[in-house]
Amino acid sequence: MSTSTDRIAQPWGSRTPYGRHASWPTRVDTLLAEGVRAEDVERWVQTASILHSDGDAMDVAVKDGAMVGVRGRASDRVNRGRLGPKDAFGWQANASRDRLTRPLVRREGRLVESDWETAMALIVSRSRGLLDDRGPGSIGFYTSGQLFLEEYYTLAVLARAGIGTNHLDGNTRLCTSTAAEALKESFGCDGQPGSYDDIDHADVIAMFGHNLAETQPVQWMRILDRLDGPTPPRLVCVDPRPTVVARHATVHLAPRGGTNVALLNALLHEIIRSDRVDHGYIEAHTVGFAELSKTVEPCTPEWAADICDVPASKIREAADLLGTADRVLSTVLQGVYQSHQATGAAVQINNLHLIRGMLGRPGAGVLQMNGQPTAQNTRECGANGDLPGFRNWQNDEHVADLARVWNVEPETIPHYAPPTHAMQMFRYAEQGSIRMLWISGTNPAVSLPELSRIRSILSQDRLFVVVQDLFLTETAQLADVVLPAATWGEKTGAFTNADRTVHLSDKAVEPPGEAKPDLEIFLDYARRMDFRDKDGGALITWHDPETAFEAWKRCSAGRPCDYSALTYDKLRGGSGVQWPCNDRAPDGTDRLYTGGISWAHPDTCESYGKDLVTGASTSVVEYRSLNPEGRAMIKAIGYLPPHEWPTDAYPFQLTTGRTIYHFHTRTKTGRAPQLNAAAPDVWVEMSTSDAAERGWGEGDLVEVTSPRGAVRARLRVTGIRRGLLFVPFHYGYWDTPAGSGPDAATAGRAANETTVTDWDPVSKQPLFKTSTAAVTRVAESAGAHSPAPTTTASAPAGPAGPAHGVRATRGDASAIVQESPGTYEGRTSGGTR
Ligand SMILES: Nc1nc2c(c(=O)[nH]1)N[C@H]1C(S)=C(S)[C@@H](COP(=O)(O)OP(=O)(O)OC[C@H]3O[C@@H](n4cnc5c(=O)[nH]c(N)nc54)[C@H](O)[C@@H]3O)O[C@H]1N2
Ligand SMILES: Nc1nc2c(c(=O)[nH]1)N[C@H]1C(S)=C(S)[C@@H](COP(=O)(O)OP(=O)(O)OC[C@H]3O[C@@H](n4cnc5c(=O)[nH]c(N)nc54)[C@H](O)[C@@H]3O)O[C@H]1N2
Ligand SMILES: [Mo]
Repeated sequence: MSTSTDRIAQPWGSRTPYGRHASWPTRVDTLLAEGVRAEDVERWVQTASILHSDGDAMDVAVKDGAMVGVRGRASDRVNRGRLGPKDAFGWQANASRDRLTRPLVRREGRLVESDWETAMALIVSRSRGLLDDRGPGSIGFYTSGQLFLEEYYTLAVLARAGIGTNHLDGNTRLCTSTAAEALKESFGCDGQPGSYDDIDHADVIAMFGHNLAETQPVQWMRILDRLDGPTPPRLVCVDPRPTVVARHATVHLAPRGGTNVALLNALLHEIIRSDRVDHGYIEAHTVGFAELSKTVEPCTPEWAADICDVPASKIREAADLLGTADRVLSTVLQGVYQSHQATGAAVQINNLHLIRGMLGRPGAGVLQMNGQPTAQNTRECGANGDLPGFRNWQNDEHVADLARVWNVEPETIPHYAPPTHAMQMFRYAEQGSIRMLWISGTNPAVSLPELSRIRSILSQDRLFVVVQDLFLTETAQLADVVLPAATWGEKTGAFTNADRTVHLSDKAVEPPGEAKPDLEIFLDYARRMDFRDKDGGALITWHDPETAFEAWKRCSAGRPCDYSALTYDKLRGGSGVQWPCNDRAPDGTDRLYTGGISWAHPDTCESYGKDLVTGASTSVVEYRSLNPEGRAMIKAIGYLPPHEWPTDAYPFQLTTGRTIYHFHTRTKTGRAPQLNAAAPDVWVEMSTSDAAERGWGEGDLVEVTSPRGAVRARLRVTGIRRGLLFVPFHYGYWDTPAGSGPDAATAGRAANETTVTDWDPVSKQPLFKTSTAAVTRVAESAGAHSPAPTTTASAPAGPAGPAHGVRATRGDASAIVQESPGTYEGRTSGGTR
């Protein structure tokens, strides 16, 4: 059956219901540019989406050397043909007329067009000068979660062994460093235990601080399809906003911001009190259960109800569901990772699975989610504050092994301290010890906290800033050299999604002008710097994506993220493949820890762990005595109140996040007409009771102020919890008259004008979710509406719900063709579809 649906108005499209333990039916979503018919397409080129961590596989349609559409890949395990709105419309940004096509260099204060020879020569002479005068610690690299595996690996080798700096991190620090840390704390090593297929088998799915419906819409389609089929799962949602997930949940807990640990400790208390634990599993595979039982003993639902402002009865209800489920799947994301006690809370979700023995079986899994499409690779390749292949920087044998792979002396690879995290790199730049910062594939002038500070750091004269991007972003405008990058669709490479599925993305079209793939830029820099191994040979021996992939395979061999049996050929034609993929598992591995815990042994683990309160590193001696046999570690933590708490001057909590239609700082989605029209400008969400008390309403112009700065936006009154404000962080300044920052005319538009320079002590992830704020009304609406979408968590409150008299936001050409084998006459559950 083939239907055509407006996928801006109906982001999740139509249903293909299925039952528990059945396999998810295919539905192939296709979007072709206006006027293009299927028979006009000359080639379909295989890739996967890079606008979230889902990894939706798709083919790009090419005609006359240009992209003209996309189609989901029916054969892929991740999406079985489906596309989310960003997947379907986002590719149009590649052809934007304002793409960077030539390098730019700063001359007399202004960025002017230049050429590659001049730009690279400038970077090389600055690098050489700094290495001579100040040493490798004066150079830092801040990269992305959106490049390809081959690019991160090359960058990691050139930074760690070529330059020899410890200052290499990704924006994944803002994104998934807590996921990685929580896995290291519990399992001794990074690596996603679960699989998306667990959605097919679970009878309870719990989403913690994760707006899956908007941020991984295709996996949400899968959950909706199960909800419409026989034996639907029950959902638990922990989120202070009335997300679409919350509207479908059996139990929705909407805690005060920053109180996740209190809530989780109460859930654990209830599960342990009612003895719904798997003693056999605990005995065989874990250490630390007694300590956890002691810590959560006083954490009754009544105790947590006070702290979290959630009824005790609801906490009990959730604990009952989680405690009695036959197979639980949990997912965790930014409402935990960017909130107070981030790692502590994420680890309690691992504990829930460990004490219930809910791991390594279909439907029983935990997904400590990633956010960015290729964040997994930033982590694996060691471009994210870890050594490549999940090697342990504190273990000399791991460092020696890496030195062997790179043919360098172990001392060449800095390992005197943990690799520097991004927030610390910006601090070093502020203080003047980092003098060159090379930023690739990220836009910190919009995405880091406390933007006035970030702008001032990046504008310093003494700091040499290189920005490698597709567009003249807010960050690029502050650079000394801007390098035009080719992106997805214009270059070939592999990347790995949140459930370890590796996809290959083939080049479909030529990049614009002189733009070059990031890999070529890094290789060119390495060649010009003449980096050598210990025998005087070239440090970097590869020259294109496939040879880089082969080099990475050698580095990953024998490690948890083993790619050794993967090849580009194997990744072409069919489905993506989950690592580890090696001689023992040539077709990949659906779940980790099916036969116990594999990587936590003191000799093999990636990390000896940290204190969950202070973040202090555990020593190898402590680790060996705590966990000599390499079991899973059940680590407890008591609740502590958030650092910022409402006061008379700043009476609200302020949280920030996403909408389904935009990606981050909108460099791509703001240039896709349908997506931009769906959410064209910033807004503020406030609860009905807070708005009623003030006599404010939809569309009023308000100003949200924190101790750091202010944002001006139109009000949307929603079912968000009382006392909490929400501002999406997508809106910066590139499409305002001011360009790179707020001015009198535009006022603040970026949420991060208000957020605080503070991070989780364990994962060093910034706390974007727990600031405080005041709000004042600047003007009444005078008939204006807020630009917030009505189909999502930002839907207006009120009996009419999502429609409520607010104009539907949609573009002109937002119809997507959906083809599915047939409809299934299942039960129809209520709620927004
Ligand atoms: N449409 C879209 N999808 C995306 C992205 C995008 O920009 N747009 N980005 C991708 C990336 S990089 C990421 S990291 C993911 C992020 O995906 P998510 O984590 O799902 O998205 P967020 O909106 O950042 O935050 C999720 C929820 O956390 C809730 N929250 C806030 N504070 C707290 C708290 O203290 N406790 C709890 N329990 N919840 C809280 C918010 O109300 C919000 O609904 O999305 C990925 N997918
Ligand atoms: N207040 C608040 N702040 C947040 C968050 C939040 O929830 N609230 N979330 C945080 C999270 S989870 C994340 S992931 C970050 C995201 O923050 P950023 O990484 O800064 O956001 P993006 O807009 O994705 O920036 C990516 C940049 O890379 C460019 N780019 C895209 N593809 C390529 C490529 O192939 N090569 C090169 N060289 N460049 C490319 C894009 O044009 C864009 O400028 O924001 C963080 N900041
Ligand atoms: Mo992210």
